[in-house]
Amino acid sequence: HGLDSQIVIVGCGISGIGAAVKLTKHGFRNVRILEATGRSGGRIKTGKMGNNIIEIGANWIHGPSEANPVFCLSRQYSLLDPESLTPENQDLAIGGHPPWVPNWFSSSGHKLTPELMGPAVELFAEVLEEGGEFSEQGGEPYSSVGEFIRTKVRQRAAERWQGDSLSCQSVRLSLISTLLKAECCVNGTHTLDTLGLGAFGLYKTLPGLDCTFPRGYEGLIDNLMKELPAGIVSYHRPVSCVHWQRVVRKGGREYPVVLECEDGERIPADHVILTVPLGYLKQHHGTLLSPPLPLHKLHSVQRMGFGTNNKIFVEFDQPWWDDDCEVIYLVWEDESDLVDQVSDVERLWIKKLFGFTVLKPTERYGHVLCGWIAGHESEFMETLPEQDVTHSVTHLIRRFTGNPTITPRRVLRSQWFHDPWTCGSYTYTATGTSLQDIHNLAEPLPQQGEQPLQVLFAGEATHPSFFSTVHGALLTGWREAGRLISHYSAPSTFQPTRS
Ligand code: 6YU
Repeated sequence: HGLDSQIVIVGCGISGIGAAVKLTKHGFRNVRILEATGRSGGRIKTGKMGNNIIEIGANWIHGPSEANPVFCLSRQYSLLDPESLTPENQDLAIGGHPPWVPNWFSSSGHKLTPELMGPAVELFAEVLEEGGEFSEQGGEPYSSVGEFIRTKVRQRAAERWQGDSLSCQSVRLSLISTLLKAECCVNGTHTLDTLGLGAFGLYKTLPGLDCTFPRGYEGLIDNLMKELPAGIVSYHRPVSCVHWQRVVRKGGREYPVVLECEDGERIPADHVILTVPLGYLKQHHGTLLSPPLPLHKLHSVQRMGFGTNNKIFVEFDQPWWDDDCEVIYLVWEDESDLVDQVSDVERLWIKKLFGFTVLKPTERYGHVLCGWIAGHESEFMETLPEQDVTHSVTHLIRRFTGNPTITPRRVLRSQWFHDPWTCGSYTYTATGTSLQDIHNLAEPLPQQGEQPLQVLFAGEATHPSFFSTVHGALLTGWREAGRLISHYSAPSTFQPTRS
């Protein structure tokens, strides 16, 4: 039945949409998407603060260059600024860390100088890069990325900065604590102590200077949705259980899978592509699949990390940072002991916010900062009333600038951990994980037998080198669509296709 087979995609994020576009373009006639919420895009979510557009979820195209399918599609749809398209931008190899112009402020209300901070920035970058080199060597001499960085930083700081004053050494080490917290945000983990050293190098960066969408990331989703036949997405349709290895009869045909929806509807299928986030799968695997996941897959779901990274947008009447500033780091002078978590989450959660990125250009956004906070502190922040968050952020900025009159015009935060269909932000490679875990997540069920490929797995968590990104997610949707296309093009089941 090839092109007539019933294919149901669970989740209308970029991976689900990508799979649907590829399958329908190939000629599959019975493709449906079931989405729990009332919208498409999942973790790509553009919102508004006043007249400004803001990204609640994904922010940048990481590595916008020819090998990045998100860049190529966005260029094709004319969604990018001209400077993002230049060869110079595409050629820049930044290794995942854009060379943003920084400002540093200290907890005693002073601006810190580049002369003072420069050596700490360099040392951190050097050690972080070395941290990515272990997977190829096959050894893991430290228990985590956090332990590796702290050990190396302490050794080298003691050697290199011994001629400098104690207060200078101390504030540099405090900055390293801030940079550890920033790295928690990048990786979406509570602490770098749970980030595996051996697997750290699995994540690959593409060339290109990270860029944003001037009219919002959701423009990409809108354009992709236009490539789909009308009406193939059912919204507000959470799937509660995927029953596989069944024999279900409907309309004179037999199907191996039936999807049970929360509203009670039962939908038969030949193939299901599951794109639910890893955070959701961690919480619901016990009920979402029947029979349950085979143990090797389940163990990989449990071992892989899925953490929280949230944004706190803050708008001001006037900037308190330099004109050319692109990122603001907050340095707590009592944190020279290289810490990336607080001792008392409820009282001290705000210390986890490493700083802000500046929304540019000013003509477009006005004076808006995006604060970043990861981990359990971020999950606690989500539970607070908005006024409490505003109060804490205002107090924080007054303290670090030494200006007791600064008052934000508006504050708005994301709440990804409490989003019931995401349960966090994105995937990281936790201690004890390896490439095999990602392969296990991506492995279809069953792989062989009379009715293979009943349940296929896509979504950012299933990409071996681009997990945690939009381009990784899109590629996995295409991969699983391709798996079904090859399955039906194989000699034994060959079906003529239109393409
Ligand atoms: C990127 C970036 N970015 C910030 C923040 C977040 C993420 N990412 P989806 O969740 O989209 O879709 C699943 C759907 O399923 C969804 O619609 C659900 O409602 C639905 N669903 C769930 N359960 C269901 C059920 N039972 N029934 C039916 N439907 C159901 N990526 O490229 N650039 O700047 C950021 C960022 C705050 C939260 C990001 C970024 C991650 C992407 O957003 C994400 O990967 C994809 O959108 C996921 O698409 P999907 O289809 O898989 O799932 C060195 C080194 C280190 C390693 N990491 C470094 C990389 C940095 C990562 N950066 C991220 C940073 C930011 C700031």
